[in-house]
Amino acid sequence: MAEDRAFPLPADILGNVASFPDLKPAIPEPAGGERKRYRTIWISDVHLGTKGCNAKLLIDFLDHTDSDTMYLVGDIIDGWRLRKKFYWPPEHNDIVWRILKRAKRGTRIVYIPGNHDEMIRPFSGMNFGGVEILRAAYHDTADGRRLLVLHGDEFDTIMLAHRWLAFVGDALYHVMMELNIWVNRFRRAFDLPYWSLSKMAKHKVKNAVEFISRYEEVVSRAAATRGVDGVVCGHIHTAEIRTFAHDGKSIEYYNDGDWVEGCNALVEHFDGRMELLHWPTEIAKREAAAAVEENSAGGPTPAKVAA
Ligand SMILES: [Mn+2]
Repeated sequence: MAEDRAFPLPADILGNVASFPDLKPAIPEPAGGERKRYRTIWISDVHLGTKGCNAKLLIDFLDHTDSDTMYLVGDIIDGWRLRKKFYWPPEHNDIVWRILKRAKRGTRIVYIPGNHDEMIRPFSGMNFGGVEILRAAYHDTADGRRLLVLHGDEFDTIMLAHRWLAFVGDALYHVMMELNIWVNRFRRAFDLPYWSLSKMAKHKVKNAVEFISRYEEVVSRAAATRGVDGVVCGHIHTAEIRTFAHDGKSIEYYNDGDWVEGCNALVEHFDGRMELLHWPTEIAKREAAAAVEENSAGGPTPAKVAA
């Protein structure tokens, strides 16, 4: 049954734009919550429509931040997976709702579809409820640098031989470690010697590290030939800020990570300074600060008096 279900884009999901803001989110926005403001936010590889998407963490991120411009750098919706098995919990609608709400509040939203949401690419140049769809974009930072923004699957043909290795480093590695325990439990039951899956996995991980490094090299070199100062991409689910030198020119490579494993966002502060956020760490910081505030509410703490 689920197999037969037609892919719901754009009629159903983008159709929500028409009924917005009558829709109500399943998880309401916190009332009067303070938002950290940035000049620009980049997120990618959200993979809405899959169980892997950390929707609740992303909702928390969207509820605690704001920006003049927000780039959705591809693989926001996982059309490949949705086509196979329809999976769309209320939190995934909440993310669409929050992004549309941002656009309505005045944030410029630029959506650059990736390979998993390539079905949106034909809509490049169009605007849905304040969301501009573009194939790639140039972003000018506050400190006068020009960055090329693209998803990054454009380099898959070059990387073809190593493509699948990108994901071995995280997800598959953990699956293999888990599997290793079960395999050896089984082998022990049949008096077979211990067999190490981890030895093979470690070899693959080394290849994954090489793959990532090569990918960053290839993407930054492509940016250099376009005469920009840097590049922002996603695609390989590996957040990074790295400086490359190509033909004597310095090129900044920014990868905004993903919301499956890393839960990262790339942000530009109002002075042009760039920062990678790891949202679980940001939540921990926020909760620690709230705990301190709660403690000091009863009276001044020695630390506060000293300050
Ligand atoms: Mn991708």
